[in-house]
Amino acid sequence: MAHPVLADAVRSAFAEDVRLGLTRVPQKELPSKYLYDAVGSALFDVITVLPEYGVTRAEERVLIAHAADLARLVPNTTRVAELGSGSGRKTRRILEALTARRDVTYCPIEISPAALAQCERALRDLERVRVEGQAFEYLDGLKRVADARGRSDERLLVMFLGSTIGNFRRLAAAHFLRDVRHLMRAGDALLLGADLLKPEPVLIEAYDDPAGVTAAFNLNMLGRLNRELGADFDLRAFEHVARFDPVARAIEMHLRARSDQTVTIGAADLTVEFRRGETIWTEASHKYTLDDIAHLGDVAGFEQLAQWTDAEWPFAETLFVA
Ligand code: AVJ
Repeated sequence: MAHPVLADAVRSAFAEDVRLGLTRVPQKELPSKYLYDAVGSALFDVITVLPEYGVTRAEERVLIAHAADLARLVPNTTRVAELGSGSGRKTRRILEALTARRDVTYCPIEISPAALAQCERALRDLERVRVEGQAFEYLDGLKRVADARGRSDERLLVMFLGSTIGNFRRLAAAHFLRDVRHLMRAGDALLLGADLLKPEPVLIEAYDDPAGVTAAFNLNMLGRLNRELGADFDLRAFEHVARFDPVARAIEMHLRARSDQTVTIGAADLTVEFRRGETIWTEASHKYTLDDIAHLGDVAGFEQLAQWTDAEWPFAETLFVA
């Protein structure tokens, strides 16, 4: 983060979120967005190539098969906003299909400047694409991108890929998409990637892989608290747990204390007691049915234009229009 005042604000928001989360009763929690520092993002990239985690490859197959169909359905798109910058691999497919018709401005919205820079590098060679990264929270960034159109009749395509929607609780997901809809104009489109419900054992393997990459990804959250907030977590004193909540239809990741212990988090001005077996909840990944997706679009004020699914690993890419 280049700007020191901004960096301080971001750090104290982080400290405040940690303070609120770790003092929560009865369930301690840490927001899943903090899983993605440089180490966490690199570990997530490894997760996407694990045989047990089919989500990312399923979405890429769908986009390879249907990017041209998508481009045909939104032929006037001149501006693409992506919520989260991803690795650029999936985005490339879509941008290539769209630019077969016209030049586009691609605006990844991503709070991490490092991830933005990486995304810009990954897509630099696309000749008919202008990349304008936005280092903001999703809705702030989207507002800027949408407003940048002024009075012109530019058509916007918003992309929310990778089943990141799954990290929201059901009601919050609907509210979020409704907020997104309100920043769009009639005729703009939304492409939403959502992982579909599948048998519990398959989900457990995907979120607790035998090589332990997801465990490292989860434990790194504590490492990040040590590095950035002066905490003294002993990472070996916690273990990764993935469990399925059949009511929420969500896989949850937790970090379970292996023993009674006390941890201090300097920058959050906080000392926390853990009982052996107690957990910190770090992420929920909600799984969707096709009916859930239809309902979600409805509630948020969208009309469903098309939907493509992967047969090998159930995953749905849905195109909505505002
Ligand atoms: C990037 C949020 C879609 O929930 O499946 C992968 C993150 N967590 N393994 C997901 C994740 C554990 C992933 N998302």
